[in-house]
Amino acid sequence: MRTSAILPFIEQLKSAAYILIVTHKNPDGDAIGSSLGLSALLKEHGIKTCVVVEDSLPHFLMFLPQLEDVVVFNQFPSKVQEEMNKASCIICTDFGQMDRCGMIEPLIRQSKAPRLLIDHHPDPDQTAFDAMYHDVKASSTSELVSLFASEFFPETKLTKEMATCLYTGLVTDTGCFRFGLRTQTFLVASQLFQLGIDVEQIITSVFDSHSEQRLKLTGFTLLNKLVHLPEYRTAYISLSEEEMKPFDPRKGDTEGLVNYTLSIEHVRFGVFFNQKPDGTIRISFRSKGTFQTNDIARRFFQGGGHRNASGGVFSGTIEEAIQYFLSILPQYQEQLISLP
Ligand SMILES: [Mn+2]
Repeated sequence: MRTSAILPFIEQLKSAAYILIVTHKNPDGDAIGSSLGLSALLKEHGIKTCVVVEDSLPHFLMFLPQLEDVVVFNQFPSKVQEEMNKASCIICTDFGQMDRCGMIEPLIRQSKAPRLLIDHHPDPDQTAFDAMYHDVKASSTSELVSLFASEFFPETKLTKEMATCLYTGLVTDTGCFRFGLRTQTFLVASQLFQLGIDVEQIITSVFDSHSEQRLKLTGFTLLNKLVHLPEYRTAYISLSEEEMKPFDPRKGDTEGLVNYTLSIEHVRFGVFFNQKPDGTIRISFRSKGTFQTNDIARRFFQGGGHRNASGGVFSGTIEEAIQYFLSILPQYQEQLISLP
């Protein structure tokens, strides 16, 4: 845990009149869950708050309580600017590089309000924040917000609404308690559970509220687009714009597809090449065990992320991206073969 300059910042925070919380673009359950949970905590303490994000929330997060706290930049840019002007502190959640908050970045940089980072991604940009509550070992930013609450706001009562938001972040980033776990994750989960949250509703909303078309797109991809390379213990899938069209995909419909690659026995490295509407190729990497996907993302695909989950980009065709990837893979063969 790195908690640089945190104590003086907490003093400032507690006496702040208005706090702005910013999370990353393309927000997931942890980004929104941790931000809304934090917002609820600060409000309970008597501080006015607002959560801002560049683009709209995926539909499966619409069940979350306190959604009225969120202002989407793409819909209300001047409202976000207004909130920014009012803020006496800014808290950035679930990202460590400023460009992750998209078009909100210049507004943050212009603001004179001090910035706190609460995050679990590797290598945060230390120059961008005045204080940090940061731990790469945490399962999620939501876990960190829970720990932050007990450490610095022990007298503030946690509510069921707060717990619902934070538990949503926890199950999102751990894939329902499958990876990135540590003892604190379960301690936090049990604290949240005690507050009477409806776990079944959370799981159903986050994981089982997809469209029929999405399921069919998954079926198409696995049947036609999955390539297994046993000699590298690797499997990859790819989807072009053209291939996705018949399934009329909604935002987030390819989310989680990459994880199927790791469900093949012995596979330790899974990759998903996805062509975006603007033509760029987004690449998602997943691994099991100690294999560092973020190293490949950083070195070859202008990206980064966690050890077992990272991403990058490629400019060119999807076939070129795959060929480039296949030319790199032999460098990692020995390492992949020797994984348990
Ligand atoms: Mn996260």
